[in-house]
Amino acid sequence: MTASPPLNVAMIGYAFMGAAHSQAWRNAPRFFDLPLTPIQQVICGRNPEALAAAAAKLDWRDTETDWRTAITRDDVDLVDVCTPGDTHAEIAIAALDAGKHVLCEKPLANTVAEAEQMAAAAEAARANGVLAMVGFTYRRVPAVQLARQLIAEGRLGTIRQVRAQYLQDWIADSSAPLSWRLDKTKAGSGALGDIGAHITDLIQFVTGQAITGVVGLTETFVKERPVATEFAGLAGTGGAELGPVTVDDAAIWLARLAGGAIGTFEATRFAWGRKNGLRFEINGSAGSLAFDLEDLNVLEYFDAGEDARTAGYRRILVTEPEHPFISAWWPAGHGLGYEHAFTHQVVDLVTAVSAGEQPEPSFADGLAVQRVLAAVEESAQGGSTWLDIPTAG
Ligand code: SOE
Repeated sequence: MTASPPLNVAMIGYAFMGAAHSQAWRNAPRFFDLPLTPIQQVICGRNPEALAAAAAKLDWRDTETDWRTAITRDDVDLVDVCTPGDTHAEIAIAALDAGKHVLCEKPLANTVAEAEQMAAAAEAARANGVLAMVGFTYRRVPAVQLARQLIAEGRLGTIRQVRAQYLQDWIADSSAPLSWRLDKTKAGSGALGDIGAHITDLIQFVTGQAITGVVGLTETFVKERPVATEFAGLAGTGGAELGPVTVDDAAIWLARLAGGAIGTFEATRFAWGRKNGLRFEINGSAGSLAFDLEDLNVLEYFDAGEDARTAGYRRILVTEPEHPFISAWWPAGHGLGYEHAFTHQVVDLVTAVSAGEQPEPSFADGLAVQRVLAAVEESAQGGSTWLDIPTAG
């Protein structure tokens, strides 16, 4: 079989997300028939030694220490932005202006103003056939896609209530060191933007309904932490020097959805024992659905129309060829993990780019999430009063 035409990728950043994205770029054409073949052309970072090591480990052909050079190279078609949030707007807009397609990690930006500029740049670029996508990767977990399908088919009836949680514990220990994720200038916000962004996007995606209003509450439990002497992924060591935590440790909000449902949301990195507990439960007039990322091959479904004597939550193993994305992987029943959703994201992005179609989630979707996050923060700071979300556009 001959390979499809190349899609040359430049990736900016090479830490946790850079590694996850590299694996996806590498695996997507190995498991899926793609209309374009991603080429890991160039990886970009500031430290030449660390960059060379990352390029070798993550399988990139070339390196650049200046992102401006990387994004304007003739041998680059698409720029993958895997840097902290404070640089997303500048890099993504410059890449779009240079005529490159863009995949940008979540949250889209650190502020609504930046996200608005990015969405406007993406809209303008689209007129020239240049496309942009934001990496809300969990949309591509097969069980999440199945949840959306079942809701769209009306299997839950009218959605009445949603409850969504994203629970982690990697900074529950107050001696865990400061990293960029705890610095407002770099991350924009704390649990709210880092993981609250995911549940905001997922609930809007799965239900097909926009969040139209929120009342929020945020808290920073540990106000100072040891400054990190080394840090990789989500762990590191701290020295004697202390520095301020400038973001929320936990965020809780109530929400109204466009279709009349109400919701509760919780994002925290202080839930000891919960490692990557992204959960949602959705109650409709005809049934319920429940999902937990810590058990990501399963979707629970309750059909209220069943005989009451035998009705109960059905544990669906989303591991069958009939389920989204599964047939490209292992034989039925063998299951997928965290990293597969990144590969599915590449598959859908490459397919959309090849067809000249808008990949989803778009920068406009990223802006919609940003507006919710900003309203939660504003509500929390203003004493937790209800605030309207302006509609996108
Ligand atoms: C850390 O909280 C983190 O890596 C997030 O930044 C990711 O978006 C999430 O997928 C897993 O947790």
